[in-house]
Amino acid sequence: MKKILVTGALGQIGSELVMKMREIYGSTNVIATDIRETDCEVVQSGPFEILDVTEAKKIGDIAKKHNVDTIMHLAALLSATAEKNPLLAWNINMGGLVNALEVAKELNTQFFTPSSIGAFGPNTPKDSTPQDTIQRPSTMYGVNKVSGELLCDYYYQKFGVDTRGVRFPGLISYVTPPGGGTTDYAVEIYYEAIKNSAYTSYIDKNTFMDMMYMPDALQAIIQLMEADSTKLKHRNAFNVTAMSVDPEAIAQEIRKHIPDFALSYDVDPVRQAIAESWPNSIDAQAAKEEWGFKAEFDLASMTVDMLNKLKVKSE
Ligand code: AKB
Repeated sequence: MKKILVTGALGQIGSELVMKMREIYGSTNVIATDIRETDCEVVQSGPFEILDVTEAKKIGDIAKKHNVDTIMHLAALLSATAEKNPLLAWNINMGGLVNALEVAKELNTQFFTPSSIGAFGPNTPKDSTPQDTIQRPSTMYGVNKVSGELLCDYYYQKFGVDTRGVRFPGLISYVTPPGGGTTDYAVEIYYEAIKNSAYTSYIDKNTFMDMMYMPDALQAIIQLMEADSTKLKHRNAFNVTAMSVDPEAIAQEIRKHIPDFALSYDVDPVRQAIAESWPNSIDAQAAKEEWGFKAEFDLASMTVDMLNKLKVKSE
């Protein structure tokens, strides 16, 4: 049975990934860590430790204490927050990553960390962005993500650490809201649809970005970590996506269930510029071929599920 350490476990991905992995691998085999502790399911349902990923020794101490064989390194600042405080983003995103990789090297663990569509930049091909292409991002987050992909490749090639990763699009979930991302609008729009039948988008119309529903994102992580290592040519990191949408496309889908839903715009220049530097749609063929990636949810089925779940939550 695996013994897994998760950093950033109370974040948007972590809070759901920990619960799913505890179902699969057993509660005591998934050690959740985060810089803060809250009174939530992740903390209550299994081992939890406070961990600041910039403290290298502490990561090693916790990994050794629990005898882990897998590290899922999720702790990071998202794109909009990183753009507001680039040096802090460098220190947390890169410092945390190299610290976690060093522990993986020392303890010979498997290693996962997410990259992002943010690893692409303004001169990357915008449509059906290939797996292997130009990556010259114009944001600190993107610089961190490209560097992270290369660093993970390096630890695999140089030290034999079994590093794996995906380039996530915007992730949509009704459980834990994201914080400080450029794609967060695509989550907020559903919350506001239920609450107020209206949403004001900080991302402009006709700005297309890739998105994926959280259950597909969790499935992708688990599938990639379980995949036969010899079949993986692109370890760090695989393009994965389920849909390419703009605010209007989501609004139209919401209106099928909430006919009076109103969408207006108050564009935030910072997040709009980030969005415009990212692809419209990415190509996930390599992930499909090398480890069988498949997204179950499209915009229509995701919208039904999001609205139903949020309605129940608000009652
Ligand atoms: C963000 O918007 O920063 C993230 C991402 C696409 O990496 N959701």
